[in-house]
Amino acid sequence: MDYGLLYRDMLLIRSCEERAAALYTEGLISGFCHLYIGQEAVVTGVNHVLDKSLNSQITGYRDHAHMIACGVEPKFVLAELCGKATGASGGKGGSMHMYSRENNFYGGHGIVGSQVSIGTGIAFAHKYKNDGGICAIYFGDGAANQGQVYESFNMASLWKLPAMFILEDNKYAMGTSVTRSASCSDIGARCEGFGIPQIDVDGMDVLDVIEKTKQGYEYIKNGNGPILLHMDTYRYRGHSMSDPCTYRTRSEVDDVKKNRDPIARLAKHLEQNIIDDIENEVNNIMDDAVKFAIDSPVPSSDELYTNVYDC
Ligand SMILES: Cc1ncc(C[n+]2csc(CCOP(=O)(O)OP(=O)(O)O)c2C)c(N)n1
Ligand SMILES: [Mg+2]
Repeated sequence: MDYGLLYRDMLLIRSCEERAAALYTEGLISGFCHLYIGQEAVVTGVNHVLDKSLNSQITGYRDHAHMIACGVEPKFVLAELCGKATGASGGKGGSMHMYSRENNFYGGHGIVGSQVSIGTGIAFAHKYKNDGGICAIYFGDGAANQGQVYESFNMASLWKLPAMFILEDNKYAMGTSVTRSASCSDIGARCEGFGIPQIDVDGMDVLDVIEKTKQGYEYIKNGNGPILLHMDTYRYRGHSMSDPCTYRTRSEVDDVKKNRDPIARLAKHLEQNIIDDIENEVNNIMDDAVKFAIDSPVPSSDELYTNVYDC
């Protein structure tokens, strides 16, 4: 296992999110901006296992990390956030609508839960085309209360679709905690009513994510149909940039940062000189990315009429 590479990948995601927060504060990013800080082990671990040329992925609006994890350079993420023509979606998608067709990443969706249905459709396409791929479908604990998620579970299980449902249970949906919104404490267990097994994962430990993702992948590849990976994870920042986080205590957040932080936990496996080298490399990448985003032009006015439906 290349711990250095895993450390680098998680640090790159966190640094990009921290730079995004700074650009937002400077007024260079506007609109919605949902940061992934704290959850880095999930997407890093999953992408360490799945071959992007074969398999596809889809998520909701908290998608910057998924872009980077699937292979997109952070500069295209930051440029998109700044609304620049060089951004991943030409500066017209913003935080919630980033895609990378070449890496089989299908976005970036603002309608909570919709990615589960779309992802199930992509899993159907993999099976229909018999191309050997699976679809990794990320969704949150809040999305888990949407009806279309269960319609998707039913079809995916009935048709034995190659779908890896990845529940990123970060305990909150905007300001509502799971304990206030879910009728049963184990929200992942709902999949079992559809004949879909659940695997519990420490989503703050990239090594556990890798091990459990491999198990889930094997299960799907053996033709058993879908599986659900229940990631126990946590977001450090507010839901979006405008969230003052009054619904949880500072000590709750500090406790997770101190005892479960995915980057600090992996650092224990690395020599300090390796960590220093990686930090320098990531800092340089992010300095260049910020410069690229700031210096890039905004889209031309002609772009108002491209990539839109003409009804
Ligand atoms: C259908 C729909 N209902 C409500 C919203 C408003 N909304 C945006 S994010 C969100 C919370 C979702 O939480 P969760 O699924 O846990 O994801 P997280 O933000 O924790 O990553 C809600 C209710 C929406 N975008 N779409
Ligand atoms: Mg949540």
